[in-house]
Amino acid sequence: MAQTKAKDDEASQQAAPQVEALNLELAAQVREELGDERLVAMLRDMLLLRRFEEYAGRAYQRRKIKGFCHLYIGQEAVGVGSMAALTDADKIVSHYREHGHALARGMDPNAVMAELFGKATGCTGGKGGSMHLFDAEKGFLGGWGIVGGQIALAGGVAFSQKYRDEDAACLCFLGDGAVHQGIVHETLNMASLWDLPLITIVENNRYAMGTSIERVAAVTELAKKSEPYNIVGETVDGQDIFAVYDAIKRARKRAVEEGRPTWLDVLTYRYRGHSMTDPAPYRTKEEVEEEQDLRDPIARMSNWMVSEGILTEDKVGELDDEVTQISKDAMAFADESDFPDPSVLTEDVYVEWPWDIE
Ligand SMILES: Cc1ncc(C[n+]2csc(CCOP(=O)(O)OP(=O)(O)O)c2C)c(N)n1
Repeated sequence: MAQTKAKDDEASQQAAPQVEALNLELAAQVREELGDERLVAMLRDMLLLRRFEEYAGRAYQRRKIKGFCHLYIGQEAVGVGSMAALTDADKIVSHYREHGHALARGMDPNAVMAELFGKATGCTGGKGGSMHLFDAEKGFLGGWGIVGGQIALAGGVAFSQKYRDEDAACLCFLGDGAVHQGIVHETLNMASLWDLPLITIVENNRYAMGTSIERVAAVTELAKKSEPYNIVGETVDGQDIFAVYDAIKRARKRAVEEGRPTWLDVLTYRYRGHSMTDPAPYRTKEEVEEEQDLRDPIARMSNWMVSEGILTEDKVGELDDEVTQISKDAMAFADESDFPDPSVLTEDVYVEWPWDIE
């Protein structure tokens, strides 16, 4: 009997998926540098991003959020790891999957959720919605809906940072689907020629809508794309928060001290479909489960932290409860807020209204 139980235990142990370890050397190095309190805050932020979006997803299903809604779930280590390596002076230009970047940069969850609901209390007064979160004070210069177009803006921001001799860099997020857009290559060329402090992160989640990277890229090692422009390119494990932090920190140093751009191919995975209306028939359930079971960025970080004695399982549960409450409060705040008055429709536009057509 005892032998059978031992065998059963062995079998169940074998069946239980083993979450992959982080790069331990790097984790120890970042711990030494940032201290345990910062690491706990980073884990908390990843939990916040996930819970917030789970609530946003439910709100979308209840038709509280309309239009487009692209969730970041699964990619949290990229947003939180990169923001941790920036200073307040740096600027961020993002793509349309940017809820996570906005929260990781410290934007108010209430203002973000209210924006998703299209309410006047949202960060752009309810006129931008999910794809256009913005907070000038936080240096968060917005999400962008045209695939790849944001890199030209980011290049312009980096140009102004150089022109004004600022001690700052501009971080631009792109999806893998943007990599073959002409504007990306034009901007990389100019950023290199003009020595701009531009850091580009390709959030390579392997799919552009339903099209896999293998079907669109003749060269799938995207880090190589920077070679013709004489820009440093690196491949980064995007499910390891410390690997992301370290790569951005080095890129920032390169940007500010040498004025040189960096291009990062950050390997990550989105658990949900492209948008809320995409059931993702183009990939298998097994593929998604494997990513969730083996490489979930939150599980990888919290497992390591618990094994190092930085926090206990109970403390992880408390952090989770705290951010769940913040997300619920944000939902209530958004729900109770008013829609913008139609009279504000013509405010914040770059033309006089009614414009002179003569
Ligand atoms: C210039 C342009 N072409 C097409 C679209 C339609 N579109 C929206 S998202 C998307 C796929 C983008 O995929 P990727 O950049 O890999 O980001 P992901 O959704 O995987 O995060 C496309 C083709 C667009 N918004 N802009």
